[in-house]
Amino acid sequence: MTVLNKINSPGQIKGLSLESLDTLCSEIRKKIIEITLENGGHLASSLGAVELAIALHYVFDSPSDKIIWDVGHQAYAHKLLTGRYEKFDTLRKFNGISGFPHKSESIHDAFTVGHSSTSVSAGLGISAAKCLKHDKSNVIAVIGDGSMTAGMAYEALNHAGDSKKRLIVILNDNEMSISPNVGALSSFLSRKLSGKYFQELRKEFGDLLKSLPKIGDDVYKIAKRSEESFKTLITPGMIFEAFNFDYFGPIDGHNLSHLINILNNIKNINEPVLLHVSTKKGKGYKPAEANPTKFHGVAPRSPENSNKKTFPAYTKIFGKTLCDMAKENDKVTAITAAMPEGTGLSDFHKNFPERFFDVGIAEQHAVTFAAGMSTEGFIPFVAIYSTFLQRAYDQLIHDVCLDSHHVIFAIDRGGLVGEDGPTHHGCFDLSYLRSVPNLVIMAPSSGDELVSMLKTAEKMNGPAAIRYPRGESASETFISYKDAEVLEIGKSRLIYDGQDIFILAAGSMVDPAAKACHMLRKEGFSPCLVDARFVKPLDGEMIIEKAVKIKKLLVVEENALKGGFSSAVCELMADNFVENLYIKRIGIPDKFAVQGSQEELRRKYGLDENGIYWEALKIINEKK
Ligand SMILES: Cc1ncc(C[n+]2csc(CCOP(=O)(O)OP(=O)(O)O)c2C)c(N)n1
Repeated sequence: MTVLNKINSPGQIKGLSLESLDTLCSEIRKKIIEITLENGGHLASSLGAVELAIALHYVFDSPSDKIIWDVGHQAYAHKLLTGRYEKFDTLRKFNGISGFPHKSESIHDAFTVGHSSTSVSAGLGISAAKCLKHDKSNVIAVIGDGSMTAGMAYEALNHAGDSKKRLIVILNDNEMSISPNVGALSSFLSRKLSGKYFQELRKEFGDLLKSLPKIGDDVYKIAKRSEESFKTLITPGMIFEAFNFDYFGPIDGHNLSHLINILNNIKNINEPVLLHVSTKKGKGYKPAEANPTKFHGVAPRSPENSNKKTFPAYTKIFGKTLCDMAKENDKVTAITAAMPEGTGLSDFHKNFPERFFDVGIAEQHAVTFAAGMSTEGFIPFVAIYSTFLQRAYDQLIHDVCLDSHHVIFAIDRGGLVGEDGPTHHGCFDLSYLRSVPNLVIMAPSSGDELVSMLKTAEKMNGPAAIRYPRGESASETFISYKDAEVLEIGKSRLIYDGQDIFILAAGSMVDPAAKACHMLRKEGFSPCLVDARFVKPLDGEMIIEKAVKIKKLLVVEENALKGGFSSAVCELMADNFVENLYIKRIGIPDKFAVQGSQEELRRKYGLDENGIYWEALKIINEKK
């Protein structure tokens, strides 16, 4: 490194020549590739935004000017330019720097992010506040074309265009979301007719239309019709101009001098501006350029000589089971909000293209769309990460559960997800779902259980949520859809009977709890272990019977302790006047869980077999 290792703050790049800036680009790319392939992370998106990050820091003055990165997965170059070069090898690691901008990490991270499509709203809020303070500094929101598919972005554009506040929105358009971008807007944006000839033609045509008399007039009608045929000549900017934004572009987002020039030109415009920038996802790393979806997010390098046996992931089991189910039942459909790979729906997409719906990054729409579809007798499976379902909470309550529609939520990444950290942990779903009437909530403890729960949800009537963790299931094989049993709603599963302690676990915590019981049994103790299976309705009969008999209860869940599964158990005990009972709960405390590998995090929160074992032993010994 000749340039990058000397940069401690973004101000230092301002004096660099264009040649040095080019060197800086290469060095940043090299560093991003090296560290991301090792630690895992968002490789392709960050590679695509290197020139953009340099140009922004070259032209603007962070931290007084605020740069807000949407999602934040493209901000590694920004991190390297803002004093995190030395720590960059700790990216996404336990106690390391975050994979996303985080306000507490740097004064240059203007807004904490991880979920998409928040940048324009946050930017406009900052801009409005600056206005109140008579502060003339700039606010820049950098948003991808994928993130531009979310309703929230349009709510913000709509407000921004109306408020006429100073705001620069940079649309980083690489024609990709995680998968190829979807939707009408995406095809509209790809009409990149930015040449001078077309710009002039468009203006002339617009002026002509304006000068014509309105409806009813033949000339106007003819012109209108020819407008239809001219549609291919309409530039992507028109949609943003309709929102009162001054539109510039599209320009080449890898041409640094061009980027710097245009940013210098627009920085003093006193109203909303949108700069459309074309970039290549994965730029500078051939494998990522060729397959940006695969390199959108890469896993950490596995330790050498690791011959650990791997079991099928829950995501894969879900995808396979849904395909098998769809073969038997032509009413089964699958819906994703821009996450077909992540949620395991790629095969479903291939095999049942007509029953597969990728709605873009639009979780709210996905849920209400599913509700609509269910009113016509279909059985939609909304495959969604726990953390992103948070966005569609009102739709889940108001549009699905109120009328008890048969919509099934296949909630992936429930619990601690690992290196993505606090913006992505699925620690709240059991709490936010439990209070919603009509909703049945299941948590599988193994691949077989997931298959049975999917089949149970298909066969029942009304809304159901099945929440499972990121990563591998607990066994090598899993049962086929055909052979899976349909579960009795609200019935738990007794794994060990015993009298020293009653351990009640849900979902991902059943396997480590069983291992802890195994350790206790080896030492001569007799633990009772129940797999709750249903977080709602709870199996009151079994749980109360065991609690009354054993009197020492340990409840384990990979969810926030506030309002989650163990809270439900406490409510059950209170509502049934169970007396002389000692209850201890293990779960995620009332703090946002940090980043690290799942293994490290489960250990930290006492959610692995050792944590459960020691807690159980303490209770057995203390409460003799
Ligand atoms: C609310 C929400 N839903 C889904 C995601 C998962 N996600 C992360 S990045 C991404 C694609 C974003 O596409 P784009 O904004 O075009 O950026 P690119 O990756 O192409 O650079 C998605 C779907 C998210 N972060 N937030």
